[in-house]
Amino acid sequence: MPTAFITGITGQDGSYLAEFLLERGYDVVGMVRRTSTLNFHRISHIQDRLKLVSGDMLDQISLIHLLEEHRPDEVYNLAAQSFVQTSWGQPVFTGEATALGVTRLLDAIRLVDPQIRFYQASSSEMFGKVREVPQRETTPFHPRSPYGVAKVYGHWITVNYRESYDMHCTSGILFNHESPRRGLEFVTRKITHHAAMIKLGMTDELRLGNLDSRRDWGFAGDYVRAMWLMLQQDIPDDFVIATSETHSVEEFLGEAFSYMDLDWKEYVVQDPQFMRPAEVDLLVGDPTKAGKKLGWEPTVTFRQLVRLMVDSDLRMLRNGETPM
Ligand code: NDP
Ligand code: GDR
Repeated sequence: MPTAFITGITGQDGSYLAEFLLERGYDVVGMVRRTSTLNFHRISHIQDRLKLVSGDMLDQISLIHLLEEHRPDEVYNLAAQSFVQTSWGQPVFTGEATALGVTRLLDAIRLVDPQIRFYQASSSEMFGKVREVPQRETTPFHPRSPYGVAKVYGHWITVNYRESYDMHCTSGILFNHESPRRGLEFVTRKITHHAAMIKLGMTDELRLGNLDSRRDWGFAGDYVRAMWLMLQQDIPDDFVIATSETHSVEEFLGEAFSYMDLDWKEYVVQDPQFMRPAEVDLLVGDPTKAGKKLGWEPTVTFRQLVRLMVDSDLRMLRNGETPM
């Protein structure tokens, strides 16, 4: 029975990846950081099948001890300060968790057992002010936020440990992926949650920033499958994971609100507080390499994604459930 160690298991991707690995017979060890209030809502349905252990990306000792104790075959590093907007307000913390945290974990693996396979959650935000369209593994990086800069560091230190120590280190350059478990502050979930609230008469306003930016949005469930496929390869490598379709925030709004028979223009207010000091205008990925080498392709279309998120928010609100 292989053992997987997941950092960031309480987040969107951590919860889907844990489900996916449990289905494949893995023992799953999830690292959680100490919080004054428990935040296990995304994993509560599988909590009795997981081993949850305490550690932090800022504390290397905790990482070494956990790897020594649990001796995983695969490590998935999903932990990060992952909200781009917050990275301007907390650039140093973002660097500690999202950039240096990767080195702490990689070096803990090198010390404990360099045979462990390592997955780094890299991001399309590294492409930032894009140098080519669509973006692929060879496209140069030009990050536009402290978060993007931190992810570039995380990407290159992963490549560096692969090249320096011959370790099985892989970087998955994932484009935006969403789900009913997406944090409420990210634009897709903010839109679907508000569309559902408006439909149910619980609010009549949605305040947003830039509606023109374009993203390549896929479904998180498809993307965690790609993470696992990457670690099953004999040779570690870097892979872009994307749908190869791009849509604007305005198109996402239109799709979500029209599904509810609503006109978004009656409810949306543009608010400068949600504008970013530097924006990433256009992202669209080319997942050809992942298709050829991993046999990976997305299964959920843009329209299906929007609708499954709206449906889930409607159901949660109607049932009085706490949003995930
Ligand atoms: P989330 O923000 O939902 O989850 C982030 C996770 O990291 C949470 O479990 C959080 O714990 C944990 N974490 C944060 N800081 C620390 C720390 N100091 N020590 C330990 N754990 C910490 O992100 P997603 O699930 O959406 O994304 C997963 C990873 O993939 C992230 O690295 C993100 O940057 C990256 N990524 C995401 C994409 C996306 O579209 N979702 C696209 C490309 C990359 P807590 O619950 O306690 O806050
Ligand atoms: P992103 O996701 O920055 O792409 O990072 P987010 O959903 O936050 O923003 C997408 C785009 O929407 C615009 N926008 C708004 N965004 C938010 N959050 N709130 C608003 O009110 C709003 N109005 C407009 C933004 O300006 C932006 O252009 C996500 C994260 O998951 C990262 O961790 C990950 O690496 C990348 O995706 C790929």
